[in-house]
Amino acid sequence: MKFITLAFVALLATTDAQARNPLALGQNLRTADPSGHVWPDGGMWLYTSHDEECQADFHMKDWYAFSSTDLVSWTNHGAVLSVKDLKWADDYAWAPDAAYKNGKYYLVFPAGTGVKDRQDPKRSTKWMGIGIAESSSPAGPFKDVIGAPLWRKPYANDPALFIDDDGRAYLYVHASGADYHVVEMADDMRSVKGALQKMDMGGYEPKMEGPWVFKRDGRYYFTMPEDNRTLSYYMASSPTGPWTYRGVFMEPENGNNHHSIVQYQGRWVLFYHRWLDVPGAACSKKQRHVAAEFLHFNADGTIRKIGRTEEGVTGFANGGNVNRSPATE
Ligand code: FUB
Repeated sequence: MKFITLAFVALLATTDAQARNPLALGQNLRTADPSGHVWPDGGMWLYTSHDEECQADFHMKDWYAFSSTDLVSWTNHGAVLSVKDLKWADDYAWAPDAAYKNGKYYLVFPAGTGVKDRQDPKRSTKWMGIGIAESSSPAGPFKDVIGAPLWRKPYANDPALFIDDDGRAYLYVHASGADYHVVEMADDMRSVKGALQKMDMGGYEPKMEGPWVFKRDGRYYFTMPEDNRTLSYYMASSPTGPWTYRGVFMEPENGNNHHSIVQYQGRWVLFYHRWLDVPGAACSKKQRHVAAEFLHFNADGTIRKIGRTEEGVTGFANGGNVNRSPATE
């Protein structure tokens, strides 16, 4: 146990090319809910939520951006949007996503107000909605030009934006009574086209949050933390389904998980977060840290199950791939 503790201190103290999992995003910085994107500058960009030290009930205030070209050394661009910048929310800066369209960068984010009453849920005043902010730079700052959430009802969080090859943008969310729904964004990305539409999930709809959608070799993938922590997925031939459940690709560890999947320079990468002890921190609880692994696909497009590694994507720059198996690509 003592050895593990010392090893973890060493990992957090490492900030250069020796960095492993969790990613070296900044000392004493708690990050979660990573959304990975490759932008026209050729860099790998990560948008994350930002945990307050020892926070309770996920009271979170801002979103961060990071960039890298080797997945090991990361530039911290700081907070790119804060709930202080919003007219309609003052809390719950939860899992964001980002997109590039019309020559602009978009940060789609959940935020809210009120408090959750755990003793008497009927007295809860907590509400969350989805906003979208714009910037001419991937490093922000992002501006909430609409000045309002995309809708008031249903209560929603964990947005994921997928832009298909034809330029159409689809928004997926975790929402009250509207999980496994999708809505298309207007071309200017400032409103949604109509109501959320229920997707056909092939009859399997477990409790979930944090959806993510990507396309590979003409196939669409809808991935999610099932039960908030087990990463599993569906496949389809369209971004709106019908979807076929294909199983689990990462087992749960010790808390919620939130992920994104992106191809960078020919390699598929899973970004996710882990709940880890932070020796020496004022907080004795496990806290969240963003990590990454290589992801592999079988010839039929199914995703191979992976574990959490210490090496993560450290070998990216020299072509190393600690998770590679002969049967995968
Ligand atoms: O970070 C706050 C919430 O925890 C996210 O929105 C969920 O996906 C979970 O990771």
